[in-house]
Amino acid sequence: MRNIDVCLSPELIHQYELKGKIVVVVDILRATSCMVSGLATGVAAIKPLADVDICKGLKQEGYFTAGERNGSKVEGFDMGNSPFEYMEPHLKGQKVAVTTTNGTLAIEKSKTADQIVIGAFLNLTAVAKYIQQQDKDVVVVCAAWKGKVNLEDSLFAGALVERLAASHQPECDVPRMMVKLYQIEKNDLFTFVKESSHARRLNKLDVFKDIEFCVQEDTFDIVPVLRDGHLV
Ligand code: 3SL
Repeated sequence: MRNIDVCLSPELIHQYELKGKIVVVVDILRATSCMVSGLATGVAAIKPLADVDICKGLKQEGYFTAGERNGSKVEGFDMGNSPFEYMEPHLKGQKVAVTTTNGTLAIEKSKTADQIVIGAFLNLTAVAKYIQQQDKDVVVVCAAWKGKVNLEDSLFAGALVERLAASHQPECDVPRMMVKLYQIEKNDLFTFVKESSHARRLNKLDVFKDIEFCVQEDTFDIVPVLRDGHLV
């Protein structure tokens, strides 16, 4: 049996040993849902970056630039942070450089891990199967919101703990807590998540359909892995 642990916010990441482990980074609303959607529908590679200016500079190297700050598209970027933008046909075979408020920061902070993979409800079962093939301990790193724990990423952590019950035991109490939460709410994630603080924040930006899309389970059968700075 291997272990699974859950880091509910990048602010807590110093409490976790990531070396030798697989980290699953999750930002349901919306960064990792976007990454999964884009790569599943033909984007060739995604470069996650914490810094807006570095991301902007990659336009000159042929990347499409994507991302948000506080939910809104960054001025001068090609696209914002909606999964529907990532699934546009013109992105097939293209590279995207992305920076977001929390999601790409969580990736940056997880870099001591052996491997970083990208999780979302959209690829939940694919991630679980991938992990079962690796025989390694796992830490789910929730992107949260500016350091504050959020509902949707925590729920995903619970979902993954449940999917891995046969191969990975909870290391501390957080995975146990989150799996209970997921089990209570899993039959109608949308109703629960639409009341979350970030869903309310996003509603002001009129992206309700993004939320509906991002809470669907197993729409895609891919597992983005970070290799040489790119998710592929
Ligand atoms: O913080 C992030 O990484 C984003 O996913 C936030 S938003 O959903 O695009 O507002």
